[in-house]
Amino acid sequence: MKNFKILEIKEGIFDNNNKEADLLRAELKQQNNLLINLMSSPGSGKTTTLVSTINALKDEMKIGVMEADIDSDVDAHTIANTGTKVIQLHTGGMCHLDAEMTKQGLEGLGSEGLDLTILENVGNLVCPAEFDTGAAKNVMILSVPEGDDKPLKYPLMFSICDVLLINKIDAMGFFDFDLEAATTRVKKLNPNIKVFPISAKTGEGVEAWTNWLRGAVKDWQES
Ligand SMILES: Nc1nc2c(ncn2[C@@H]2O[C@H](COP(=O)(O)OP(=O)(O)O)[C@@H](O)[C@H]2O)c(=O)[nH]1
Ligand SMILES: [Mg+2]
Repeated sequence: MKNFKILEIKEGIFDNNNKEADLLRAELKQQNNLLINLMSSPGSGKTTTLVSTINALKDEMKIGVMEADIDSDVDAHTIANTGTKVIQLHTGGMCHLDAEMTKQGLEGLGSEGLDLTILENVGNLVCPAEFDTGAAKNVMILSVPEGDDKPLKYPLMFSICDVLLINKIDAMGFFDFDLEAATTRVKKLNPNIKVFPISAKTGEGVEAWTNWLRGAVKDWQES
């Protein structure tokens, strides 16, 4: 039996998504709920990173997850197995979420009382970068097998993120990924971005990332 809902979300009818996103952010601030928009290409490790993040933080804060996908509910099953509140959102073919779709997701999830909500956005390095979801922070994952040249190819995505997780560092020996070159390229586009090399699979580096996230929740709730 499924212990999560599946919700078909509809694209916003508003012509000013940025305004809707600002309104949603203000509402979430009132509720002390930090919303993270997690983006990456398919397969770079969003769901695996979510599981290790949840396991590190679930005993100290209330966490909710929104899994967005064009179709399927495999990711929501994985998250539900951690015991975390989760909803699967279907985007009706859309390759991104706007603020209105995110709001529908939060209502479907029942986000009252949560300290941290993470949206796993649709796997794609292009469209999600163009739409403000209303999240307080944008986080992206670049995985080692994708190559260190991706900041050159998808500059907008790297420019709008507060955090870059470089995942699958356990596989570094099999690829010619240059961590220093990737970091230099990203910092040139976005000098303030925080970069955390991690392996969601072995747990290496995950503590530095979850420490950052714990601090972000505290800042959001206390400022
Ligand atoms: N070697 C290795 N594999 C990983 C790591 N993180 C995720 N994977 C694998 O990469 C594949 C895609 O991961 P998933 O979390 O589903 O990616 P998503 O599509 O971005 O949500 C799965 O086979 C994971 O087991 C990692 O840190 N190291
Ligand atoms: Mg996933």
